[in-house]
Amino acid sequence: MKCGIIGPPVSGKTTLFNILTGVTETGLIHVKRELRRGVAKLGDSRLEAITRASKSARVVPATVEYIDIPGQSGDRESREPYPASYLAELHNADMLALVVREFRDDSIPHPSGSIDPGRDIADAVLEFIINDLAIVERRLEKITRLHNADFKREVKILTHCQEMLSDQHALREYDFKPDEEKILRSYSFLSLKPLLIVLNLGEASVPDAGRILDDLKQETGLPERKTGWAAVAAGIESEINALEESDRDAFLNDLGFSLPALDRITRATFNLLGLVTFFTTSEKESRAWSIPAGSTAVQAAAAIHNDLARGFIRAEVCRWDELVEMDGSYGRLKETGKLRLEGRDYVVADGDVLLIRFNV
Ligand SMILES: Nc1nc2c(ncn2[C@@H]2O[C@H](COP(=O)(O)OP(=O)(O)OP(=O)(O)O)[C@@H](O)[C@H]2O)c(=O)[nH]1
Ligand SMILES: [Mg+2]
Repeated sequence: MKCGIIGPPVSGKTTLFNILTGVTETGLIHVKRELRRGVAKLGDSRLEAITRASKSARVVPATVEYIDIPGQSGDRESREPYPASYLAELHNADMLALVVREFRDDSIPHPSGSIDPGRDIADAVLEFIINDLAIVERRLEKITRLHNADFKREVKILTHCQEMLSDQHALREYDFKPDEEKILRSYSFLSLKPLLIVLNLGEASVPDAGRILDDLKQETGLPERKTGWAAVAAGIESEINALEESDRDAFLNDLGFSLPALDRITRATFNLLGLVTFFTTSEKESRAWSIPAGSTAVQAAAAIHNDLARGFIRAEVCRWDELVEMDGSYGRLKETGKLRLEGRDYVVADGDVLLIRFNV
């Protein structure tokens, strides 16, 4: 899973990236102006319990890859906050996290001259629409000229996209059919990607985070489809992150958040993308996997390795807490009737532990 972090200059993108990917040496960070990639390891207390029960030698958490693209603050004269070279970096992202700024700090002026997260969101959303429209029109021009029957379907669907985009509607607003999605996927349209809006709050605003987000939803009028919302206070949260782990909770609670930023962003991401987690476990390794809700056992197998899907025989399934209760013993799970044998069409539930039997 890849997530592109975007937003206007000095909105706190890199600060958030550092929190999510666990970089804590704050002094170094802002000097670097190149694109950065990093991996967030998703904490999961269920995985920890499974690992202990199975006495696994290794634990592998689920991960999200984040791409942090520097804002264009060095290039403000061009008045082009999202140049094509910047947007091109986002094309292979599965989702976008748009970081907009609510915090006020006169020593860090906003390039647009004022703090206005609603405006920043509208600007970015429009920018993606314009970018997609240009792609659609270039492609339409090309394939319409070819008079080739194979392109009929594509012309039809791209014409539909062109109409939506021309009316300033993001493509994510429309419920495309799976086969249409498949055609559209190759274009990697930005306005089709799930969008998580991350509001970067000043410290004093955290207790009001819920209300401020609600107001912003109202103001921007963004449709709910494929759109999620989260609040952080990146500046202070990155300082909290640099503390000893045992001290962090108290500071976070004082600030007004009950969970660390990584957990909040992860939850918002799973909700937005409709993901669930399943586990695999052995003495060698316990591991968490994230897959789309509604995935079947054979699709879960494919997430692990194609061979497992190809030679799929059955899945042996239990709940994570049942496995922990039995101290990781499959023998006892079987004896107590807690181990289920499921076929390829079994719909995997969040928290399932899967053992895939296969033969290739
Ligand atoms: N007061 C305050 N300052 C913040 C907060 N988040 C980030 N900053 C500061 O704002 C400045 C810009 O933060 P970055 O994280 O580098 O912002 P960015 O969006 O990555 O900036 P560019 O990559 O240049 O576009 C830094 O000096 C941060 O320390 C915040 O929540 N509150
Ligand atoms: Mg940055």
